[in-house]
Amino acid sequence: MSLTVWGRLSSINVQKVTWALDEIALAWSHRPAGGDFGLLETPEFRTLNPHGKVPVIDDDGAVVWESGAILRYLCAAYSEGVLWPAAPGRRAEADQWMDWCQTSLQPHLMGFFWGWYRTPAERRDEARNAQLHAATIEALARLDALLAARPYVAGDILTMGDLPAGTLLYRWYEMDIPRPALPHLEAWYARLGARPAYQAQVMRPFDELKGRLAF
Ligand SMILES: N[C@@H](CCC(=O)N[C@@H](CS)C(=O)NCC(=O)O)C(=O)O
Repeated sequence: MSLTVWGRLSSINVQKVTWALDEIALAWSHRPAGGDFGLLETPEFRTLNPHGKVPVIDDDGAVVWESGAILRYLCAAYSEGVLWPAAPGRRAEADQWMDWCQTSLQPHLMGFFWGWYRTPAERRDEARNAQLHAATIEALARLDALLAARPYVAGDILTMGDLPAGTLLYRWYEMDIPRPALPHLEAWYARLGARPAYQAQVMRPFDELKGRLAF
């Protein structure tokens, strides 16, 4: 049995996957790819992912790309009843917040991260950044409201539903920016931050990305 992950460990989409792997306690090997590591344009990599993006996994011949699809694959294959809720209704709750993160929260939060943190100060579009900052707060307030009633996104335990948004929060809370108090979100973030797998894979310094627009 061998499971390989291609990607930069500083990439948010890669971190969702490596966090999941460590939560499940699966052994995995890492192939650096993307950013300064290159590799994404090579024919070998394109046979794994025709889109030339990371993360990609190869689990004993099962090749999967797209972070959300990888999370669902890993949780279904190796974490039935834990990260992959057994009850379809509960699983749908986790699923819907994963899709919401990919289509609503992430474009705003990571749009702001790119427009503000990764863009040199003199090149920032401050009006656009203000819009993205406000849209991120509006999205996070929805998550805060959900977490007022439950400790994790799909109920009492950590599931795959927590992984995408939880990964993004480290960037949000580490940037030197104004943030409104969202107490339930902050309590959830503290719960995630107490997990060794989150500390190991998500709480990685990212200062090398400041003012750097290149991958
Ligand atoms: N929707 C894709 C996005 C994949 C993506 O854009 N990956 C970025 C890293 S976060 C990438 O491969 N960028 C090129 C690079 O790192 O060189 C996913 O969730 O996996």
